[in-house]
Amino acid sequence: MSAELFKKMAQSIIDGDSDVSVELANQAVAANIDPIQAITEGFVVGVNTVGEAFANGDAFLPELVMAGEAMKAAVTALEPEMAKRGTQRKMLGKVVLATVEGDIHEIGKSLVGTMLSASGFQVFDMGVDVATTKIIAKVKEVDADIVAMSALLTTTMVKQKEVIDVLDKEGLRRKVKVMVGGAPVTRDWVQRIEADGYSEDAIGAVNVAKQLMGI
Ligand code: B1M
Repeated sequence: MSAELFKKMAQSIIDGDSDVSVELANQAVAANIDPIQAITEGFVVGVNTVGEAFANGDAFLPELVMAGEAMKAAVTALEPEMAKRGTQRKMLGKVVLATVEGDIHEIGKSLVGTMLSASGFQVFDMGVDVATTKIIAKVKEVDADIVAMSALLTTTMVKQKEVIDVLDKEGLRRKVKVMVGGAPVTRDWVQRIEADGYSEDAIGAVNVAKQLMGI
């Protein structure tokens, strides 16, 4: 039953059909399917298929854009359910979240934000393509505990390091923990830039954030 639904979810992303992806997301909620499972076993399978086809030259930018839109619409439809399932009520810490400068990929970043909020963190989601100076200003403004940065391009990963360097220069590095993620981010990169935490996915990101807060 769910397997069939997950297949349709993947196909809706491959087709770039937002109406269908939202309808399937709503069906999953009605059937009491875990929204994270719907995302990882359904929609993400589709977006990865399109991503691979794009990398191999078998799909073009408009297909990538439409797949992204359909994926975003589905995740947005699932967000209230994800928030509802988060049980923790105590505020665990303040997180400034952004996709780094030059990078407009937002789906994974937003998913991480939703999961952190649902788990009890106060999340200041600055959106995508956020300049280092703006991230630093927000950290100071809200007295953040954690800076969480997403990068989906090998060319923008360097901005994660830039933010760490500026935090260091401004004397904030000891006070503010840094966690990074995004498809091209590896453990080797995390060590090189001396970030405090890394996770491959949104669920793992919550565990990492809790560890960084000593919870
Ligand atoms: Co782009 N794109 N894209 N794209 N795109 C990739 C990333 C790419 C791998 C595709 C490919 O070639 N196979 C490739 C990057 C190659 C590289 O540098 N290594 C690529 C490219 C090249 C580009 C453009 C340059 C294409 C062009 O214009 N010629 C362009 C760049 C624009 C820019 O940013 N300046 C571009 C544009 C786009 C769209 C706008 C069309 C669209 C994004 C739409 C949107 O976000 N609103 C898009 C999409 C959809 C993709 C793919 C297909 C899917 C990304 C996605 O949403 N995945 C992607 C290929 C792929 O990854 N399979 C691709 C689903 C999402 C749930 O996963 O974002 O990985 P992800 O997030 C995960 C984890 O990574 C992790 O948790 C999330 C949930 O599990 N995570 C964190 C993420 N952030 C985290 C932070 C954390 C912890 C965990 O802590 C802080």
